[in-house]
Amino acid sequence: MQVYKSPTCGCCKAWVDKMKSSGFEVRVTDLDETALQELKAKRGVGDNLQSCHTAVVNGYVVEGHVPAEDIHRLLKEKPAIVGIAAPGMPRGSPGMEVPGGAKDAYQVLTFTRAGKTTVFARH
Ligand SMILES: [Cu+2]
Repeated sequence: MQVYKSPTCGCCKAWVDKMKSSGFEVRVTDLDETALQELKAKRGVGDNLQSCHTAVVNGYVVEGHVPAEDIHRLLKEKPAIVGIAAPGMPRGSPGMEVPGGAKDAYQVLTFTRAGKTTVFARH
């Protein structure tokens, strides 16, 4: 897995650590905000899908704080999509744990080149 992130974002680093402990081999590249936005645009990550970091794994884009279980499922099912995204920064998602354990309900969405989204998982 290749992860692109801002050098200053702590929650991205926390997510990377989760991926490592879930068995992914992770390479991290720090990008400035402009380069990161360009990468998201190039990879088809629309404004409505964006989070802080963007990962690429086996050709799929994984945007934001997506749980490892969803990525394992994605790689197993191999759907014809560009990738999956957990838009924004939901509290309680991997890497976004908060003191006291508060948790937002959030969805992981699939997306296509044409910008079509469907719900992949609910958390
Ligand atoms: Cu982050």
